[in-house]
Amino acid sequence: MTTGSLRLRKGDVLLVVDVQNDFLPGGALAVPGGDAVIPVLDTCAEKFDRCGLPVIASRDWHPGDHCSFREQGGPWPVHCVAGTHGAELAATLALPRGSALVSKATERDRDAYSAFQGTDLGERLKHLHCRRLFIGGLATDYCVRATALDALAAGLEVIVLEDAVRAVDAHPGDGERALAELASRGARLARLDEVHGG
Ligand code: VGL
Ligand code: ZN
Repeated sequence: MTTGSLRLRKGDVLLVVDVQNDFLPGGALAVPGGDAVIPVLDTCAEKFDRCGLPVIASRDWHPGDHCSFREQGGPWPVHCVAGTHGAELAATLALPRGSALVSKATERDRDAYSAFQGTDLGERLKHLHCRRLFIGGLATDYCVRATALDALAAGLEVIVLEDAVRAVDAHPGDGERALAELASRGARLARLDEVHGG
């Protein structure tokens, strides 16, 4: 793990991935310790907001008969059905006023782990002149991983906030492997205390 300082600057955007009730303890697809990301992301979002930098949240937003659900032959329990309590962003997630919201995997027959897939996130980031994308949220080994890989493929600098992510860890070590993979592809791993206002 490298330690250092990341001074926020123009072109930085914070992306908060899928911090939704169903991914929190007690939820339908609970990520162990998933609630621990909330205060970290709240503080980070506040730092971005103070610097006048944008914050975007994504949400998993499935139809009730989504192909990723077990009863449709998919790998997951029913989760994040559009309009339900489980699909709502965590109540204690304090996103700055004006934060954008991106819904993904909204079509029955297609799953999408990446917040870029089938959404206008790429366009939004271009419009914002984003150069560095800071990413935190759930889950490290699925949506955070896929989103960060797409961001790298789009030519963005990617900073994964390692104290603001948690993994499903269906196979022990999945989360750590995902972080190592992202680092090997050029993402920087950083902690909140390395992120400083401009
Ligand atoms: C996710 C599993 C299924 C995620 C979404 O947000 O990481 N994981 N759907
Ligand atoms: Zn899902």
